[in-house]
Amino acid sequence: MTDAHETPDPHELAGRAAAKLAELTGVKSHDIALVLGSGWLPAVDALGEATAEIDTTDLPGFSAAAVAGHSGKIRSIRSGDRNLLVFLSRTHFYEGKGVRAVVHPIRTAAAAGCRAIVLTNGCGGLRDGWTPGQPVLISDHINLTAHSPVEGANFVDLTDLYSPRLRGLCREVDASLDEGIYVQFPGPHYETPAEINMVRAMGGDLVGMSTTLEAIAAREAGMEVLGISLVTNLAAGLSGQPLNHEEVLEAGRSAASRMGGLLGSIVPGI
Ligand code: 8IG
Repeated sequence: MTDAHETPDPHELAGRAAAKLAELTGVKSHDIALVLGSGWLPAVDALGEATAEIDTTDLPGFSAAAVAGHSGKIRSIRSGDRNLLVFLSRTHFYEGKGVRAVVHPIRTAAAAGCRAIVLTNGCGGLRDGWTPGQPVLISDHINLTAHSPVEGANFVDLTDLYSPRLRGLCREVDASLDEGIYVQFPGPHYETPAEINMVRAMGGDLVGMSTTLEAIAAREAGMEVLGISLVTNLAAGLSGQPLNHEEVLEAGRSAASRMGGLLGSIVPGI
């Protein structure tokens, strides 16, 4: 930066965050990033021992976490011969901090050396037969935020955004995994039943408030992307019950060992 009063370039800011991350964790370069969504925290212990844990706010460009069940921490985990960079929380679009803040962890991970990223989330499920606690691979997405993390005339290709290779790897580990199309709403309110009917009509299977902007930023940065949703509730109007955040946390607890096992098994192949 030449002028201290200028808004920092987001890629330059991510570079500074990555340098600080290397300093604080003592790990020069990371290989694979993981972003944990609602309900995924209990699964992370299966990945291996943390070699370092830092507060996101110790790094340039990060702000404090805002959601119960999310913690504003970053863990460095040694898993086999890989260094994993695990974000235990994310910044959501609905926090109103802007898209740059939403994708700053992704750009930091890329600047820290990560060539692949696993984006997880908790979401509502639309398909008959899906039940809370079920992981589903994201095959594609529909971004209803009307925003992009890409700045300037950079026409990033999103064909096969969610890596067929990594999805295949997951299905080798667990052949029963379904795939679905993830639809990101801005939130923070859940959908109306009428909006869920719209999602069905447009071909969506999963509804949530995260992931698509991060996946686009990851692709822009040249990373291979794997997206896994944990269906924590049936989408609005499908269960006859109102939606609440406690069922999200409970779905995570009940599915933790399956998801932890899945994450642990795929890391060597990524
Ligand atoms: I967890 O049903 C979770 N997050 N938009 N809709 C949306 N986001 C969610 C939902 C849901 N469940």
